[in-house]
Amino acid sequence: MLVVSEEVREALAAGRPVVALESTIIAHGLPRPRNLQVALELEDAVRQEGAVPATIAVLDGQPRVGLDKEQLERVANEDGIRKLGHRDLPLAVGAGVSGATTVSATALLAAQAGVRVFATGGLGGVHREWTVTQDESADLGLLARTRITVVCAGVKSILDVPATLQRLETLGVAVAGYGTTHFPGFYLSDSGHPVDWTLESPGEVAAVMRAQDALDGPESALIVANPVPEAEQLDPELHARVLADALNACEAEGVSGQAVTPFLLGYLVRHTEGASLSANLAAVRGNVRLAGRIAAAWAGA
Ligand code: PSU
Ligand code: MN
Repeated sequence: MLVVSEEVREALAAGRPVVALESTIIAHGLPRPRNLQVALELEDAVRQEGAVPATIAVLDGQPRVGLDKEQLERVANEDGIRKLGHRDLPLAVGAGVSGATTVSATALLAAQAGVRVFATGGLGGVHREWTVTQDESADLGLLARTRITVVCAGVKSILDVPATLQRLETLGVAVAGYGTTHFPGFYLSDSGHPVDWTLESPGEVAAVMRAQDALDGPESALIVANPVPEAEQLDPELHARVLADALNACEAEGVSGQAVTPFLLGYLVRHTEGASLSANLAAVRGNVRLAGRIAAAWAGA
């Protein structure tokens, strides 16, 4: 069912490092035409670290691990590309449609293909109006039962960050800061919330991954929370102000369900003159590079 590209298949068979990349950020998280440039740039960054990129999406009902340039172009530019969480995968396959995969769908397909390391921007999580909307990203539940290492800049700051950290604890998902004692804040280097564990090198991350397997507990993920460099973060004051406006606009316009995250991210881009976009890209770039180095350490290169 899963179509794994030849390059990714060969790398996996030879035990060479591979990094999975999600496609929702390309199709629904970034504006055109910048999104295609970014998709190509991220794949390049993985290669510079000596790993093979495996961008994941569903095209014409086929889940694919590893896209060629033409397929990346479709994800970036085609109208009607759906947003697919893991629950949407059988629906998209059954209907024969195309869609970009969120963290949950990407992690599931990557793990099935045998890719252990995955890089993204920020995870989904518990939304601020959770007591009313019950909106918690399917990312969290899926990561509780999928053996994968996700390198991210924390969870999106549009969320309720402490509630999300609590849910990750309840669900039994391992979380470590990379070179930091604080959980990163996606656009911001520091969310203000501490983490219990800090890892300092790709080798240390790989050792934790080996320990996860050796301990043979529930097949859960490892979250490596890698902060955006302080020089590249969004100005915290601007962030707080525009985010408050974005949350109000979201409520006033009655946006709900899958549309909430793209709406909020888009609002921030438009109302920060692109500064949130720069910070988002800086975060993703750093994560992709680190994921390449972790994949190399994991492969024993
Ligand atoms: N990180 C980004 N941009 C994004 C996302 C993450 O920098 O667009 C996407 C991811 O695919 C994540 C999804 O899984 O948003 C979460 O959406 P929801 O809150 O609807 O689960
Ligand atoms: Mn949601």
